[in-house]
Amino acid sequence: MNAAQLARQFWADGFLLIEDFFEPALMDQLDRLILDHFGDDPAFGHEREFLERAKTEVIPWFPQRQGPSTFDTLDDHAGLRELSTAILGEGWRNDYCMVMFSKQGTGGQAWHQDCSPESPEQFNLNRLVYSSDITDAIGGQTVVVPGSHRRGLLPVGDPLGEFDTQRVLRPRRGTLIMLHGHTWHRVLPITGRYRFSTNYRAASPAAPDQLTDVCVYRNMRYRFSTASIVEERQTA
Ligand SMILES: O=C(O)CCC(=O)C(=O)O
Ligand SMILES: [Fe+2]
Repeated sequence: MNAAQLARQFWADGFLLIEDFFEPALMDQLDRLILDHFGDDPAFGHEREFLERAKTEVIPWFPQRQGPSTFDTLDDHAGLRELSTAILGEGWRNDYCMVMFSKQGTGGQAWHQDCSPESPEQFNLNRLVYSSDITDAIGGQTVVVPGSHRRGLLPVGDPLGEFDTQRVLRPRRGTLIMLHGHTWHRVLPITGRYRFSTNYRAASPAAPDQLTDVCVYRNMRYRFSTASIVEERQTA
């Protein structure tokens, strides 16, 4: 791995996709733990208002809150740490690990920025681990707008509309996606079976705590800790 070159690519595009980054056996272990946790038909955890307004149908799980497990091995993954340091510089920190599960027939995630883009130095880094293939038959592909981490605020508009320059990513088992929190991104509807990703969120040295508490959508800003809309966004 040439971490310096990959970091340059990350900073040019606002994201990075690397296939076969993680060992298959480790991915199979993670996959099993996640499926055992969610079972066949998990209930939504978010408020109804969020699910409807954010057009985002995910069930989050923070596995490390339940004690030591295989999830911890990824925190110490040498390649992941090296690449994180190349991108963020010394002094970055682990934020939290979150699995996001979406059931069959649900809408995925609308366009968003994980945190407000007003300050370019203050951002989260999503380190997304895919423990099974995301194919066109399943849906749930991750979509990004390359370079949008430098374009400021996600424009007001259709939460599910298309951008001319959007790129559809199809991660497979063992793929790592590094995604800047200001990059405009979404997840397509899940047409086949469930889909999920495991996100080892990290924060830039300048990022304050709780940075990702407020998420930017095309129609609102939403604060998760209070489950409330903190700004309605609409075209004049
Ligand atoms: O699951 C994905 O592919 C993207 C998830 C996402 O938007 C995030 O973790 O912030
Ligand atoms: Fe996101």
